[in-house]
Amino acid sequence: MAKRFLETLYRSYGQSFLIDEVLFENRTDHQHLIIFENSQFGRIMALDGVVQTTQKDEFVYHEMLTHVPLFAHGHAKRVLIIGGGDGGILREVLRHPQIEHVTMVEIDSAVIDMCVKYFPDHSAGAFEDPRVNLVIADGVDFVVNNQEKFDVIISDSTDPEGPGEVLFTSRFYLGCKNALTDGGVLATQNGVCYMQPDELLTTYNRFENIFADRWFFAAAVPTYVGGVMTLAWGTDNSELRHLPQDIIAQRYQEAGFTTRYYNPAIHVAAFALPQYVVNTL
Ligand code: AG3
Repeated sequence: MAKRFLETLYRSYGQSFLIDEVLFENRTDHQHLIIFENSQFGRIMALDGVVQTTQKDEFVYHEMLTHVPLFAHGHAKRVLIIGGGDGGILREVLRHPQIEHVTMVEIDSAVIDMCVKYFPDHSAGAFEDPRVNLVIADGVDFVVNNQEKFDVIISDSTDPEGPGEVLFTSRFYLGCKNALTDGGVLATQNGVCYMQPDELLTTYNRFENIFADRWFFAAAVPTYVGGVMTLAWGTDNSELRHLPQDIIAQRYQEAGFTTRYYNPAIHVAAFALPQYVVNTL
């Protein structure tokens, strides 16, 4: 029988993919890594049994987690990425012409190496960009000890189990806050709200007393199954989330690049959350 990959994120439910070919499978120093080929989504990368990225739908997540905070901020020059080993966020950040510096902190160099090899379009040469400082380290240690400031911090992590767990702690969020310039924005991967409601509430509670404005913005990523993914938003500048669409549209036009999921209308709409979510916050 044909081999399938069954995602093990949830105990009683999970998506499964037909594996056309396993391209790489190994235990890295930090987690189990598999890269395989599937006819619907192209190449797929999973860590510890959970789908992280696919060739076909990666644009949704990488565009939204990058362009919503960057266009809302409006003049970010320095960006910090935590995680993001496949390079998709880095690629999108570097498309913003005003970006002068990006530090990316990834704990698992094997993820970077294997994604450069098997997902070359994710990073699209971004690791060679002179604006990039790549650090192989624990993201929490980095933000807690670092002395530099960043205008936007993007946490592109796994779910809060295994190596990604520390990236959902108050210690991490506080470290990020201290590493942000005044009015800077933190945006984080925060799970699929219908499937992972605890994650939503825990992050919301942990952002209290750290950020004056805490909220989420939604993105519908086909392979993060179970409804929309809710990306967390924290900043002391409460205006950024409410900027009118024409201001975002002007910034988007000035940046001069095109996108496939993100646009100014989606940007504004992404902050509208379903009522069952609003009720839990
Ligand atoms: N990191 C987010 C994966 C989340 C999967 N979780 C889930 N389906 N609830 C992806 C890394 C892409 N650069």
